[in-house]
Amino acid sequence: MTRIDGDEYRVTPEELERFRRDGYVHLAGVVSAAELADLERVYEQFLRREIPVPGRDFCDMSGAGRAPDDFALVNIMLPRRYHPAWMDNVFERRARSIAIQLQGDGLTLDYDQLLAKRPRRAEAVFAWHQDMAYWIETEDTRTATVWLALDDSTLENGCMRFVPGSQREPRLRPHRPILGDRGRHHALQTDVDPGRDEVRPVPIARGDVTVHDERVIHGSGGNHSDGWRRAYVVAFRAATTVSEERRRGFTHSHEDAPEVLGDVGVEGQTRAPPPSAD
Ligand SMILES: O=C(O)CCC(=O)C(=O)O
Repeated sequence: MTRIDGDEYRVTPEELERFRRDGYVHLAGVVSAAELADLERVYEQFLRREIPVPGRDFCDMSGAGRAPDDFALVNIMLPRRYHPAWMDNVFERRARSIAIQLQGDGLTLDYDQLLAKRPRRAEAVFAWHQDMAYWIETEDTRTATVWLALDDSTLENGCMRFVPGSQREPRLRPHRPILGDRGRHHALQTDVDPGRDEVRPVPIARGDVTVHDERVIHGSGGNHSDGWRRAYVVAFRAATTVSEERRRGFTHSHEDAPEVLGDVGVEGQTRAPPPSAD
């Protein structure tokens, strides 16, 4: 089957079923080698800081890095805000078609993000979390977060790992800031019990994506390889939710005012899911 037709990527019924069952799905061959080369040029400009990204929108999500040149897990928030020429690029367009097939109509791009693990950095760990724990409450929580591998993403370099089915738990698990204080560091973590929770690492090839929803528990391990592990993420959410977020001053920038975050990510936060549409 030809998967790609211009801006469209065709998701099979089996893949849709897996997304619903597991909270995530792996889709192969979403962006071609030639298309990746164009994206990669800009990506590298971001990593070399030739495209300026202010304040905490250039940070280390592992909490381990001391200075930008030393960041273990480089996180660049909202690259399309800082490089508007990237808006509507081929990855965004194809990711949009995937998001609509997985989560239905009425979605719009909410935010984008680059996540690059420096070579040989065991501490480049993205802590276990549910994305909803980072976000303000809104009525329609539907989300498709499309995570594109710019390098083969492997067990060795810290590929994504998921707790399949955890999106169906009745409440979010409690989250806490990784460095104890949200003012000090943005990242949150929750607990995964390897004895009780199934942990499924998902190695994928360059040009493939994983797509996950807003409630599945996920994270990633350190980079033990000699190369970078680079990912480009775009998240699509309900247009009504995105309007509500912006109205309340929530833009997914780490520079958003602390009061906008309200009770997001505080210890013991265990919001229930919205009522099922079924
Ligand atoms: O890139 C990673 O390791 C984690 C990404 C992630 O948590 C996300 O895209 O929601």
